[in-house]
Amino acid sequence: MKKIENVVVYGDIHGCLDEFKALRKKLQISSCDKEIVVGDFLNKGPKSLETMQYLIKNSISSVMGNNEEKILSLHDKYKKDGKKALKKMKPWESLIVENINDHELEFLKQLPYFIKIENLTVVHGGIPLGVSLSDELDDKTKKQITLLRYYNKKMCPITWSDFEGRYRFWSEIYDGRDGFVIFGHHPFDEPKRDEYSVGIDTGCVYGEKLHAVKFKRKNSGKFKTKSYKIEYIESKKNYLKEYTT
Ligand SMILES: [Mn+2]
Repeated sequence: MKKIENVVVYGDIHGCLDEFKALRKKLQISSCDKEIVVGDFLNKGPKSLETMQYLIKNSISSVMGNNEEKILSLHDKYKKDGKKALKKMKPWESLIVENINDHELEFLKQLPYFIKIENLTVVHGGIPLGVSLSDELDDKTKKQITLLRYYNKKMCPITWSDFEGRYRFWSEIYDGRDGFVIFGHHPFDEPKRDEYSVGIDTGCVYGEKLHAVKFKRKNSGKFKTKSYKIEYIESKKNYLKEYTT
């Protein structure tokens, strides 16, 4: 295997496999590139299982996203309650749950909550205040890592339901203790660039864009984080709209 010269990280794919393939082509991916996905590569969009198969086939890594976790928990319900459980799911969820095979389930179960390479760290949502990443994360911290967006005035992470109370986005006060972080989960119009992080979910499944960032390795072995390449593909359409209209 060739030495890793670049790390390429992709935003939330949500089954938008055509856009993902086009983005890899645009980046002229080679065997010197280590490719990582920020999680949420499935659900909501058109080609969830095909995207997962494609990641496995091309040895592309991913961290765990809240949508991978959701599919695992829905699959548990399906195993327990059978067809009855399917009726309570969104149409795009039941399609995955009914058709996923054991090999794919194993792939989902083994996804890590973070991937660190030298001075780069990939997570799905963010790194909460007071948390430093280690291999022994409790379940509550794992959940926070996949779901983190904003803090309220008391600097507690907020959920979607109390979104009105949002005060600061987590990455604006992140101090770099776990290196330079690349994350997804919260869709921005353009990549959100802060001193020690970049957020690259730009809502491909909602008809917006799929982004990637590419980091070059320095002679020291670490990756350049002051300057990095940003590339994107326009989404073909708002895929979720197909289900709601
Ligand atoms: Mn997410």
